[in-house]
Amino acid sequence: PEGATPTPVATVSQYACQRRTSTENYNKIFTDAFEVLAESYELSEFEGQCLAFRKAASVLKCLPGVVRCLGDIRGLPCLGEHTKSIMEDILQCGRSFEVEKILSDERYQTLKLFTSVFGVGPKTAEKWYRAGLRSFSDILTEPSIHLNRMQQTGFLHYKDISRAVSKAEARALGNIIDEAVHAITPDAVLALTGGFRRGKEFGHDVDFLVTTPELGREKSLLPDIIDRLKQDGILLYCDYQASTFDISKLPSLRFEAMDLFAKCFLILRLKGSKVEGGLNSAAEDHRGWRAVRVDLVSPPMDRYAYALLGWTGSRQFERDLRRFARFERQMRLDNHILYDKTKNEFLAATTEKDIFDHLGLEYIEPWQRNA
Ligand code: DCP
Ligand code: MG
Repeated sequence: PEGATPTPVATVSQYACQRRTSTENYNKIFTDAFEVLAESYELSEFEGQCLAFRKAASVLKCLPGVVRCLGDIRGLPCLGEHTKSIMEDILQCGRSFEVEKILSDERYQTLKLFTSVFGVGPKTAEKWYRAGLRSFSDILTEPSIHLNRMQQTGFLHYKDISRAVSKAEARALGNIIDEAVHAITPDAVLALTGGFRRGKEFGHDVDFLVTTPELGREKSLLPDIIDRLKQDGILLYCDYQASTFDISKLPSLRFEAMDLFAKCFLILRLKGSKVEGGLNSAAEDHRGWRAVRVDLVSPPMDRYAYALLGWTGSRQFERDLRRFARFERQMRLDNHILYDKTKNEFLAATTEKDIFDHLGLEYIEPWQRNA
């Protein structure tokens, strides 16, 4: 027979929820480049191109080894001409000129800098950029600029908050929250979510879900936790949003960017001494404490599985779960519900596995959701 038989490639799904993606990324050199392009498109509000690069990065993250030539990615979904040309540059020269051009672009650099402040989104960053501001001192010395409380806190704790949170620090915070929650309600349910539930070593914050077995009892939970953290002298910032979730108003199947559960975005003062194994040395300084971002979300118990699945991430995994539900199953999934549009009914779930089952998906463990 002439020619070589093409190596059979196990098919990789276009949906992240049908792939297993650990925290091990063998193709960081490509995915970092794609992330720069995605961010740049995001800042210019080219949503399509932004998502295309995020999808491409996500596909590369599930590969079991390094891509050494374009042949290695033959047959993979979500990799178009543009992504391939970037990869070709990196394979040939070790870098991409298009990415380097973005990285040295003043607008990109400035918007990245400004949005790295807690409380500063792309719109505010753009406004400041257009006003000719280029640095933090430009902002802080410009008399016409009024910073809201969130942004003031963001600048105040900038160094701490922009430094990654370690697993040991996440564990220490987990203990603090656990103690506060159980002092208030002994039978409360507390779960770590976000990147640390997926097994990541570092994160930008620590995310928790907290609720009570008894429906309705969770309503006073977050305010009580907040009071306690305040009394303990470790609450540096708190933005509490009461629940606007109303099950009797379902089905309201319009798109929600965020969920409607009670939640609070906190900055806590974490002391760095009593942690098992000690904190990493970079996290310790002369003060003996650091500021850390913590998110608490409090769904009613009957919404627990949907909220846990929604807050565990990754963002790409969540996007693709919803996309899969919609386009492959005619269902609607969000942090509150799973709704079958063909049968016109809500599908009940008490565990994440129930939701995967309803969707006809193989169960993917949290640490395999790093898409
Ligand atoms: N989430 C989401 N869409 C958003 C915000 C959050 O789907 N707009 C979900 C998925 C995230 C999870 O909530 O994984 C937690 O949000 P984080 O921003 O804290 O993301 P991670 O915890 O995954 O990453 P990091 O390590 O940066 O905290
Ligand atoms: Mg997080």
